[in-house]
Amino acid sequence: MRQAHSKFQYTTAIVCAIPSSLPAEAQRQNDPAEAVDLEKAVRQHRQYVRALKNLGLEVIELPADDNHPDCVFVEDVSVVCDGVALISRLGHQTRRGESARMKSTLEELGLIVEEMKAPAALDGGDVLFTGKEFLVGLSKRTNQAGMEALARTFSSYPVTGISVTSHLHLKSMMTMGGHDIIVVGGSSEAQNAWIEVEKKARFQYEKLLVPDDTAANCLFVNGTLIHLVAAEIPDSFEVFNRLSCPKMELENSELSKVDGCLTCLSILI
Ligand code: CIR
Repeated sequence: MRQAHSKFQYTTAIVCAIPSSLPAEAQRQNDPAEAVDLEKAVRQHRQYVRALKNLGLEVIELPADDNHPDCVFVEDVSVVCDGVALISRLGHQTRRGESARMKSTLEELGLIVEEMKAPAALDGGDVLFTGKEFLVGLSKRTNQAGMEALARTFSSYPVTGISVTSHLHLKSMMTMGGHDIIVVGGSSEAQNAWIEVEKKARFQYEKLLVPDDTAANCLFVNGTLIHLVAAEIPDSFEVFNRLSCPKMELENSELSKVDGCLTCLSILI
């Protein structure tokens, strides 16, 4: 594997194809939710993979695993930083079987692989790496022991817990939008989480406010900001339009119905 040399510069991505069991069986916050159009979801996922390839990444595509309806959301399964991968113990019982295959995939890539043990629980969607420190959502999926396990594995970085009350994950409300820039959603929950970040984080960041919380989940990859298309974030699109950095837009209407956002579809290395 080629090595990337700076934060947010990646050479490799791991993704997983969408299983046919997803529309009926994936976990979702709002039940019943709008039906997922599987074919459309697959098309949108292909575009996602193409975007990463266009940014110069080698994309490792794992086959869909029908026994694990949420397997496409690979971000939750492992946190990778500086050549070390922590296999998380996923917060939802039905997803724990996703870890074994990811462990061998990461080992084959030559990463140092560590594994989180009970009672720790953590979803990668709660882990916001700013390049300087980790902010970890304490949520329905991620507990204090999970955050402490992450802090032990990545001991050279500060690790700070942020309360996540109604959203699935911390990154359902905020993600990196550039070096030292955090894109934050406009809901009161997202704003409260941001206030906590401002109080507790060891470093300072610029806030880029977007009205829609779904817009706050972006991917900052190799200098390009990937965000959702205007149709999915009508009130926030203009905010991205005003940025001068290279940008790409992607559709994610289908997987968002089962709480999947852009970051959760890849592990970036
Ligand atoms: C779940 O509830 O676990 C999946 N349906 C969605 C996971 C989304 N993951 C993420 O945003 N990191």
